[in-house]
Amino acid sequence: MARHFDHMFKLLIIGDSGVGKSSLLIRFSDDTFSGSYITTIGVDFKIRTVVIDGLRVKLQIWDTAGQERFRTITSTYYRGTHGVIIVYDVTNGDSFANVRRWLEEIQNNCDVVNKVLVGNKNDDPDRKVVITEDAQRFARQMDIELFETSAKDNLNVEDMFLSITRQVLNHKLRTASDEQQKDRIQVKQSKNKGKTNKCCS
Ligand SMILES: Nc1nc2c(ncn2[C@@H]2O[C@H](COP(=O)(O)OP(=O)(O)OP(=O)(O)O)[C@@H](O)[C@H]2O)c(=O)[nH]1
Ligand SMILES: [Mg+2]
Repeated sequence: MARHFDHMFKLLIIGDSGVGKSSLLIRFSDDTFSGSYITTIGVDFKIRTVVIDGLRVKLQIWDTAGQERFRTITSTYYRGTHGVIIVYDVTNGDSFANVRRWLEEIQNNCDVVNKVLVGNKNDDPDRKVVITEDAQRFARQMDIELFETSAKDNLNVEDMFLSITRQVLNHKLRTASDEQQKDRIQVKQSKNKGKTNKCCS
């Protein structure tokens, strides 16, 4: 039986318009795909629970609008975000070039460290213009894990979402154990302090 983890993680999907952000989310949450394009206006979110290493984690995944004119009050999207998924389209070079801009936006809006870079629409070799090696090099430079996915063919989508979740989870567990360690050190110090004081007085 999976143990309940008492945190809900908020993930945010960002990237240029049309790269497949909504399609990735719908593939992950409902396991469906539609070839027709309905641009996202504002934001939308879906919930899915996953189990990682026996821990049940509830994910609240926010899908943002890529189109500039629908991107109002951006900073509120970022509030409380644990992990960010930055998506480009492997058949669209501009969307890859713009990843730098999206990374800057993250930096300006939150101090989230958990990120993944996603090259979506990786299902037609004839249309692919962003080659894996270039994307991999860039991802390494930026210290981000890269996933090439296809929401259409259901390639790597689950792995990508699980990877960012694991990253957030590990970060949380590390922070929690650091806090515990700090508490322990403080208790020890205050105990020692008492002793020292007694000694010295
Ligand atoms: N071939 C292919 N097409 C895809 C894939 N993912 C999405 N698409 C198509 O690309 C178009 C845009 O997809 P969306 O998911 O709406 O893109 P978006 O990033 O949410 O766009 P905005 O909401 O405008 O920011 C749609 O026609 C999708 O069917 C994929 O993996 N492969
Ligand atoms: Mg969308």
